[in-house]
Amino acid sequence: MNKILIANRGEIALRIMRSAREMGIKTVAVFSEADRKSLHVRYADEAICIGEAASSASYLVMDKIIAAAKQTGADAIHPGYGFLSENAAFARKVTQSGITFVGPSAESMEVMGSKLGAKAAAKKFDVPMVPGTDTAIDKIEDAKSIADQIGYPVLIKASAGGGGKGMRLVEKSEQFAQEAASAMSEAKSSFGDGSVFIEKYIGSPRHVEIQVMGDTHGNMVYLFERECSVQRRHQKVVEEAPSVVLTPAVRKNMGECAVRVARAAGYYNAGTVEFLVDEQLNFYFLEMNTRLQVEHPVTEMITGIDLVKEQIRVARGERLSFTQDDLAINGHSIEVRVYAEDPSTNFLPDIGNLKIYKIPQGPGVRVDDGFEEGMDIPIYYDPMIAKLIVHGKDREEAIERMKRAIHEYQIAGVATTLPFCLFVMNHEAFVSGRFDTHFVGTYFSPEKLFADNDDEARIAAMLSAHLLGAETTFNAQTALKDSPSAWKKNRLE
Ligand code: MV4
Repeated sequence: MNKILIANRGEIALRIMRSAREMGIKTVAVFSEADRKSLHVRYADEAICIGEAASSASYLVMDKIIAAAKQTGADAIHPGYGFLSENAAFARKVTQSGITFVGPSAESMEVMGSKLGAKAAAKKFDVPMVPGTDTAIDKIEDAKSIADQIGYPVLIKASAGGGGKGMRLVEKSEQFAQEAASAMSEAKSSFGDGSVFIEKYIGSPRHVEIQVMGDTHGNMVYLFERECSVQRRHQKVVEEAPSVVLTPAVRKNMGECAVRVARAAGYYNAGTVEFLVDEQLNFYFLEMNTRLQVEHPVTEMITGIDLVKEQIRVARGERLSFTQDDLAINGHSIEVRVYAEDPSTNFLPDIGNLKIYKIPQGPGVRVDDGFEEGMDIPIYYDPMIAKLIVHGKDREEAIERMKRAIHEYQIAGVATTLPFCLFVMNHEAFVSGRFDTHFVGTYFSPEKLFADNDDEARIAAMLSAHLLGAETTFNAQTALKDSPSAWKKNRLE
């Protein structure tokens, strides 16, 4: 492998290029008109424009990407996450064009792309599953009698869904038939596949996922878990490794289950097996993600493994560079996602110009981003500015380090989710580890961001607005948007 094309943009494109560069592999960026000045374009050895700003005209157009690879002589394509990363047709086209796809086989993606297909594959290998139907519901009356046996509440899920899309909670037997019918028609219209299945509803679950990695020689290992329970509308906000709740025995058991799920799909390369964990530490297989995930850095921090390098080695046909016994958890890592969204307006995107952008530094801090001061955040894509990742000797140090890093992070010009991330780091439920997927809904409201430091926020907002030559009228949004952090106020004093 001499030259790799990264079929993505932003922080993940840069992340992949960094590993390629360390391995002596040349890189090719592709970019849309909106990304002409992006860092990933400048970082790459070569860059090719593949179309208009809209993803549907650029980052999602398979033929343009493959043509760019041919034009530049790239012999491999890494898809990153999002866009075409879990598209089996793309993986197949790449391979059929004689180019190495850095990821699993198209067949594995197809199996795991269907939730029912994934469950069917996993079931044969002794992987615990939430009680429910393991085939698509076609007769509502039959499904209702199964739901009645399981006991309510139950969840109706779309097989082609994911990330919470197409889920229905049914509280009572009387509501089942109607909800099932509407879930099926919604699944049909949203995903083009009307199959749905039912599961017992787990009321207070944690979302724990296992990173797996396999090669094409039959080796498969797990790189422990990531706890991702702090989510907002199925969007992860905080991820950490390891999970505070897992015991070594449960960790090993889950890890080995994840490896069996992956083997069931003939899997190779990096993948993630998602589980729900209940209050008694029972765990249940949910689905498998067949890509490198946004939150992969926390796994890298605790294992010392460069997952992208390993993906490239596996794609070159090499054996994994480590065995299960080589792997151990070192310390604790937390990641927060920094979005250009305003926590005081229910997280409306607040795209615009990064008037001030200074990243935190110092021991145990890693920032994966794709922006520089003065850049505009384009409206066309996901509004994530950066991932802020810390590593500490234990969870307590990691939390203190994250608070310190958030304090150092200076962003002005757009509102960000940093104040919200700080709220999480300071929250008793997060600090104690007693939280589940309901954390945000249960504890967060925008007023919480101002509860303790209203005066400080007001002063900081007015001073920074003054610095930026903006209007000095105070409102909550200005406070979040134009006050990078309290340090600036202190400096002025
Ligand atoms: C569940 C569940 C409770 N019980 N399944 C949401 C996304 C999809 N991957 C699965 N999801 C859930 N499935 C049963 N049987 C609760 C959720 C869920 C959830 C899961 C992980 C992280 C955040 C969540 C937020 C709401 C619901």
